[in-house]
Amino acid sequence: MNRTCILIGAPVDSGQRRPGCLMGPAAYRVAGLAATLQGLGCTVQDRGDVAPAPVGDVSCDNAAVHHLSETIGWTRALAEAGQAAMADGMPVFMGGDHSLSLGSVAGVAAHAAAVGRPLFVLWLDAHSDFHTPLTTSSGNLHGTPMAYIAGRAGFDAFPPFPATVPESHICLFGIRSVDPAEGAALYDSEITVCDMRVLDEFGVVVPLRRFLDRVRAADGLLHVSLDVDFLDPAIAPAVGTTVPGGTTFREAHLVMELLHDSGLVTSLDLVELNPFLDERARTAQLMVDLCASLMGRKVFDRPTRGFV
Ligand code: HAR
Ligand code: MN
Ligand code: MN
Ligand code: MN
Repeated sequence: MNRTCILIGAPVDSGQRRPGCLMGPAAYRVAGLAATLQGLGCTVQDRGDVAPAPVGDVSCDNAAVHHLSETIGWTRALAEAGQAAMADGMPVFMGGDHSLSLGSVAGVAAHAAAVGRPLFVLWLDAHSDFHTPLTTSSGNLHGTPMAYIAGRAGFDAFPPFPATVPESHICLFGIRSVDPAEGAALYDSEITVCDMRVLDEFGVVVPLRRFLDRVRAADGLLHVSLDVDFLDPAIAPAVGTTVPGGTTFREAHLVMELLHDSGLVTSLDLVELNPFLDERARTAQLMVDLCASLMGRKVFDRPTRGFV
């Protein structure tokens, strides 16, 4: 595939309490992400690791929230790096915990607004990450980016989100862990929720195609946020927040293959990999292989379909 992929290291560890996600970008580099994408015909630029912008002391009304200013610093820096990268190719944010998406999607949204195209977001995750800093009881800000992107109130300490993504442009896919406050807010929203029950019943193909049809009809940009815990913990143990009942190896690859065929994906987050929890790098390798499927790796190419 002839595309320019821009790797952006986001060693963010401030959005949760278990150290290790900061080793994610190094693990993706060691696992050969750049060479894998080059092997598929992509031009790859690795821009190195981003550092958080300096932010003074800030506070919020919820005492449970921790590492607030550090997370705001990451949000600023990653939004800037993301917006710049969108002008040059397809940014691939190598995380880092999921709080990095506060910044990555902000940068992508700023770019979308500047070029006058609607932005859509596909959230591949066990969690809805729909808390605000005021509703989270864990205080872990990796549980909040979806609310920031959708324009929920409660993010006063953060930079204003550049262009709120309409709820009808958001699809949560694979979720199976939603806190009561998130569930109540989601219930009142227009966000498309393809939880694991939906995927069990209909498979991944039909719900995903439906969402992709909407992106295509609107000539939208599509940001994909891939959380390691989207995958079943049996195949992807290197994550701090395992939830049983996740997607299988083939379901996850099929999602990536359909995304590739759609030609719609314009930016990607790889989040929540904690290499310290991995087993012989199998999770890091699986994430790299999923990226390969997204960028066009196939078993073999053929001129016609083998199934009629
Ligand atoms: N909802 C829980 C909380 O807010 C768990 C959030 C976990 N989020 C991630 N990313 N691991 O999806 O604490
Ligand atoms: Mn810390
Ligand atoms: Mn997440
Ligand atoms: Mn998750």
